[in-house]
Amino acid sequence: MRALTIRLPQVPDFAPLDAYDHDLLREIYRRMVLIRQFELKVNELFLQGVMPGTIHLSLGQEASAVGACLALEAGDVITLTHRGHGQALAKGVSADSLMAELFGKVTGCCRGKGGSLHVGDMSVGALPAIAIVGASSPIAAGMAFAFKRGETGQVALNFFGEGTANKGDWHEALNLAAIWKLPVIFLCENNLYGVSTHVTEVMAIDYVAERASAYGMPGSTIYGNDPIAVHEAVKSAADQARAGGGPALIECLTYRRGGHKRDDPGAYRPQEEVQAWLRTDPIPAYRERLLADSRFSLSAIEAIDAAVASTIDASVEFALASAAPTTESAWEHVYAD
Ligand SMILES: Cc1ncc(C[n+]2csc(CCOP(=O)(O)OP(=O)(O)O)c2C)c(N)n1
Repeated sequence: MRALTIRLPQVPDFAPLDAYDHDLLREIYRRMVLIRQFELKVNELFLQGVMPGTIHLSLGQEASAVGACLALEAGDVITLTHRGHGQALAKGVSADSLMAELFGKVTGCCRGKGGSLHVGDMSVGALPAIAIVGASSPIAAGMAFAFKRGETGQVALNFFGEGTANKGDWHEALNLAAIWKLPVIFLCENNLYGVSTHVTEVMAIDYVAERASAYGMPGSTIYGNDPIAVHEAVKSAADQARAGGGPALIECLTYRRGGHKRDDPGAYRPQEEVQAWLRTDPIPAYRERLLADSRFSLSAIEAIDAAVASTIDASVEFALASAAPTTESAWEHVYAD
């Protein structure tokens, strides 16, 4: 058995922001803060015993979800993971419908029948999550196959964790996507742990992206706490996929700030590793970069924080005031149309 090797963050020099559009930079910040505040509120509601179910938070992983989704076109589709609140919000699922879903209400994005593990909304291109690890990769490849056959010009993006990359269905999906040159991006959020298992204990190579060459597709490993780096990588992979160049594998190195799920304090993680990664929180780092850009003032950034806080408060009120699904509705939407 391989031993755990501590892996500390390697923070690169950040690119200056002046080449980027003001509205894009602003939206990247707003969506990262939206995810952060949404999940902090969800955690608080759980601790108060107000919210049912279980949750897997993505606190600390906001940059990869937002950088990736904002690099896609509105008509492109993502598949979400069991840790999918951030991916959903990043693709445009509303905070109201996501919060209502977590409360099991009929106004939720899956009519209250999915809960935290199965969030999504196809009207914004977010396929409701499948909690079976690995199952969404062949589905993303299948959607990309349909896009290619229909010549729709759309791209599918498959979010998954590094633990998932050791499953057979994941490998099959990459192989099919490569031989058929499907317009799909496999985006790994490598947060170092599959539940309590460190990546270095279960992979004999250093990085997931090294596997790309075995399938004949480009692979890259990037610092996933920089939303701009993620945006660049996904934009270029999407352009290539749309032009018929086939799939790509992008590995975003990141870290979850908490445990695997809400009842996990994450005590298996070495403190040296935890503390080093906690210091690389993507949101304060990006906020500092915005403040160094003359187009952004402190008051403008604080106004975004305040507007997001109101959105989150309103989403809780909306969810609490919404009705539960009726018993009869259990028979609805069992089969796809
Ligand atoms: C087929 C399958 N096996 C096991 C599980 C239980 N499980 C849920 S999440 C998880 C770890 C997944 O790790 P990773 O892919 O790295 O994603 P992360 O949780 O780190 O975001 C496991 C084993 C599952 N949901 N599905």
